[in-house]
Amino acid sequence: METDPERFAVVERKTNETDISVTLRLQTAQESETSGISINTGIGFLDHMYHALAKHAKWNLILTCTGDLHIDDHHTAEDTAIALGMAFKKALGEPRGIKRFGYAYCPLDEVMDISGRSYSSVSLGLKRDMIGTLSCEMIPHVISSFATAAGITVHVDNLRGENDHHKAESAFKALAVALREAAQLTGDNDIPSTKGVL
Ligand SMILES: [Mn+2]
Repeated sequence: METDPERFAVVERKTNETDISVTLRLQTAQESETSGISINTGIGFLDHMYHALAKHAKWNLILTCTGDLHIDDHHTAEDTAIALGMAFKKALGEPRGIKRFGYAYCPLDEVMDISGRSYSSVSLGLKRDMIGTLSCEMIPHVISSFATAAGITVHVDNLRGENDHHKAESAFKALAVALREAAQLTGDNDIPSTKGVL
């Protein structure tokens, strides 16, 4: 797999439950700012979380989903996370010349590793059933689905907080900052692993 200097990916994912289009461009070394975030999943709070993720990861992201929301929010939330994870993996290409590791307190504790191994541990301690039209149980599931599809290791622990909207939002912001750091270009062409492959 070649490293795409544009760090750009398009993913179209269509099933009987969801029809998703993702266009993602990661920040490149040359640009100091990104622009262009447009999210429409049909679930307002999920749009809000993906918007926070894209904004703080410095992504250009266009994500649209037409899902079976007449059933519930599950398929739309899970499948958009999978498609976004696939797009992140594709946009990174061969993970050459990246920092690989990232962490952030925003103010949640976040640790991540672009390891090629999918693993996630998400502990947010959300108390409500729903935030808007998104089930709280789907919030850790979205982060896990993204990590699995992207082939990365993610730990998110909520250390403090009372308000579920804020706790969820800081989880996505912390994930964003950690992703941005891990995907950051180092200026060399090295694969950051003693194995020589990720
Ligand atoms: Mn908010």
